[in-house]
Amino acid sequence: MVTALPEAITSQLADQAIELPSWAFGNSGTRFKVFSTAGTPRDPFEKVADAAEVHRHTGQAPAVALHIPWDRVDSFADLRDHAGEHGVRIGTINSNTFQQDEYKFGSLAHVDAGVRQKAIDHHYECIDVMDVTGSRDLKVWLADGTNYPGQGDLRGRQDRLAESLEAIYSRLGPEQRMVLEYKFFEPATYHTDVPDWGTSFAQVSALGDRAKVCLDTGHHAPGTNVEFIVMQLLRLGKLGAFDFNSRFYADDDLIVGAADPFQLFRILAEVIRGGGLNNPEVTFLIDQCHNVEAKIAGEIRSVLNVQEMTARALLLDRDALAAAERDGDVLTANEVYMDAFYTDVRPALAQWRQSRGLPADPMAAHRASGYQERIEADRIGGTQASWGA
Ligand code: LRH
Ligand code: MN
Repeated sequence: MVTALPEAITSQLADQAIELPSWAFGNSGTRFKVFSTAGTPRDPFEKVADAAEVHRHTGQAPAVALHIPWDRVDSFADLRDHAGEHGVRIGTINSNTFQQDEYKFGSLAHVDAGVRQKAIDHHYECIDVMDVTGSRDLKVWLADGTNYPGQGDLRGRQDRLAESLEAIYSRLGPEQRMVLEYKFFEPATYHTDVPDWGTSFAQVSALGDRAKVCLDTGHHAPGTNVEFIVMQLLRLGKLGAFDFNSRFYADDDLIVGAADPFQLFRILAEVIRGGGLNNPEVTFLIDQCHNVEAKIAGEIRSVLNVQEMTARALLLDRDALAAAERDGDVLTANEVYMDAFYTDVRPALAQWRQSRGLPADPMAAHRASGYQERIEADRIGGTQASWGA
C-alpha cells in the first residue's frame, strides 16, 4: 500500500478524462429480459443529468457519449447547453444501424445499394448532430455479418463496406474523426464484417488519418491478449478510442475491471508505455450496461476502477523492468510487474481527491447526496429509456 502518490502520477491522473455512455443510465438487459429500475431517465436530458452526478463526485467524467436514435431530441443545441449547465459536455456520437428491419442482412455492407444508402444517410445525420454538439468522434459499430457459411460473399461485403465508409468519411469536417469498432461475434454468429483489429485497421487505413480503430475490451475471443493489440495500435498510431467494460464469457458489458482487474492493469500498462494516456488521440469511453445493479453508482465504480488501475500502472518501475529484461531475469521482471498491480492505491487516491476538493470516497458521497432517492421520487410516469431492442 502507498500512503501518498507522487506529483508525477497525480498530475497525470488529474488530466484523465473518461467519457460515460448515455445508454448505461437507461434500462438494458439480455434477450431474456430488460429489467426496469426506479428512477431510470425517461429522456437524454435526464441521462445527461445522471452523468453529471458521476462527474460531480469523481471529477474525471466530463463528457457523455450519445447513441442515435436512442438519444434523438428536437434540439441538440438545447441538449448541448443542458450538458454545459450541468458541468459536462457531449462527447462521442454513436451510430446505430442494427435495430431496423431493413438491416436484417446488413447495413453498410448490405448487397442492396438502397439499404447501404439508408445506412450512410444515418451516419450523415450523426455528423449533423456532431456539428451542433461540437463532438469530434463518430463511432461506428456494425452488427453486419452472416449466420451461415455461404449466406454472404465475404469479399464482396468488405468491398461494399469500404465504399460506404469512404462516403461517410468524406462528409466529416476537418476536426472530426471516425472510430471503427470491431467485434468478433454477436449478433452475427458465422462471420462479422468487422471482427477484429486487423480488419478495422485495414478499413480505416484506407480512409485516412482521421479514421481510427475503436477497441472494445469485451469484443475479443476468449484468451486474446488484448494488451498486445493495444500496444500494436498505439505503435501504428491508429488507436482512436477504447470502449471499456469487462466480461466473464461473451460481450457481457460488465463494470470495467470487475471481471478481470489484472487484464485492465495490463491494458493500462501498455496504454502508458505506448503514450496513450491523456493523449487527445485516444478517447477513454465506458461502454456498459447495468442490467441488475444501480446505474449511477455503477458508473461511479467504473470511473474509480479505471482511475485506480491507472494509478497502479503508473507506479510500474519501468527501469527495473528493463534491467530485468536485459538480464533475462524473468522472475524479477514479473515480480516488479506484480508489485505495482498489488499496490493498494486507494487510501492515497482518497487523500489526493480530498486535496483537490473532491470527496475522498465518491461512492459514499453519491449515496449521501440523496440524488438516487430524489430521481426515484421525481421520475414518475413517462417511459423509461432503454435500448428498445
Ligand atoms: C456493440 C457495442 C457498441 C455499441 C453498443 C451499445 O456491442 O459495444 O459499442 O454501439 O455496444
Ligand atoms: Mn462498444
